[in-house]
Amino acid sequence: MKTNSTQLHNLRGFIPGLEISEQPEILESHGQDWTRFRKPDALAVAFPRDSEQVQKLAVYASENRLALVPSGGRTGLSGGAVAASGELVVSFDRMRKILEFNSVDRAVRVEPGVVTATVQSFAEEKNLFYPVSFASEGSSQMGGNIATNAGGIRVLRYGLTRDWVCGLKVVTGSGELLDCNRGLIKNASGFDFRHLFIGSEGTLGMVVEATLQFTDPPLPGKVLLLGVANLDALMNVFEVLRTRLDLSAFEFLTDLSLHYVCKGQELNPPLDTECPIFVVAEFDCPGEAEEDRAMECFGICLENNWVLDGVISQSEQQNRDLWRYREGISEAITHLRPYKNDLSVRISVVPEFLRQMDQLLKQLCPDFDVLWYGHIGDGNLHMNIIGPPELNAEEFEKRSHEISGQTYALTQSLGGSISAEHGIGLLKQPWLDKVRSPAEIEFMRGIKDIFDPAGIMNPGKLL
Ligand code: 2HG
Ligand code: ZN
Repeated sequence: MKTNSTQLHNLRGFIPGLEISEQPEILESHGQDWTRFRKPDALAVAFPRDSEQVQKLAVYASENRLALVPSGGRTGLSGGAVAASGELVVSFDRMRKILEFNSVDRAVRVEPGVVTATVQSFAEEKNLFYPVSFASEGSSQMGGNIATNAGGIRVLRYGLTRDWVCGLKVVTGSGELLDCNRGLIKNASGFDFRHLFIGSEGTLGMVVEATLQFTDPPLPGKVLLLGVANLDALMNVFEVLRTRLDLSAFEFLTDLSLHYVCKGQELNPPLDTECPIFVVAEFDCPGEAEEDRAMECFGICLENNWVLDGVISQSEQQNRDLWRYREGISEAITHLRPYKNDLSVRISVVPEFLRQMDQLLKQLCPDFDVLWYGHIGDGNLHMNIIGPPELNAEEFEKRSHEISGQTYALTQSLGGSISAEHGIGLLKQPWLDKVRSPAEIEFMRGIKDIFDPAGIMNPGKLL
């Protein structure tokens, strides 16, 4: 058996010039993501500079049965980029170039380490728009977004990362370089491996380059923050807004989530009226006609007692201020080490799901604070559980797992998913069979065997 130092010595010989770090602070920072639930224990962190080095890494790793953990901006919330069992982390921090922009194709070719916000600003410079947007866009990297098929707040209008990747170069676990779809819009020539790799959480191979599609910039938008009377009213408000306005986002948070975000981000409550649920919605508003329509919607919702109070932004700054009530929640509660769940059901099922969850949680954990917020316009609900301060971490995790088991059984019975946008990773892996059938899981394993026959790619995650 090879010792760690022989492995690294041999690897250095196999790929001369490959930067490899064994510094404790790098092992600590690059051996984990935002989940913080397992202690990182990486063998080392490799920083390849190009796809050739990545290819050689995969070849070496599969010949020597060395487990690899691909690592991007490490903002994941399911433990997909955690190296807790002596794996070699493959960081894309040295592959951050924007390689080529084509204005006719309206597409950009990037390396996997490019940060999401950089892609967004680059699109803006070209008077175009990259629409996938979420709270961690300032540090998440494109390779990681692709590996998890990241969603965020504008899925309602623009879809997921998957919808904006028109070309994808990947290195498989066996070291093959595949150039998938080459930026084409139409390509009816058989299996589209691009879509297998998107959302595969680094279990099949590593993204080494992506071609991303840009679109027209949106019209100027305004933000509505509404206090909603109850769950059924929430769906009525969605219906009214969606049919009369050009909505680009429709998000919700409960009063408890609002309490925590105001406390954590030092914000004043947005409305004077106490309400059980709040909506943050954005819509295209290039002129007075659209604003009048929004006021009309507000009137209808008030008349029907669906909405109890509300505010509409009057400037770009106010847009940002109102978004903080929703986008600031996750950051505001991080220090409380919440147990996270990322659930989805069909939009129409949301009220029934939340009602049944409420009953369940009353029985299971009346002593916990359960925060609900999320992307209600696409059926994606984030449930964050915060335990009482006197409960120790181990006991909290145990009880959270029990809650997860029952939550997922309910989610399954209503046809939903146990991971809407954060991935399965390490954290949700024990419950994969709650959303995928035995046959599906068997086929997934078969597919993994084809691309990663030595089983070196992110072992223990997803499957
Ligand atoms: C969000 O929508 C992120 O804010 C994080 O997906 C969700 O904190 C969470 O559970
Ligand atoms: Zn989210």
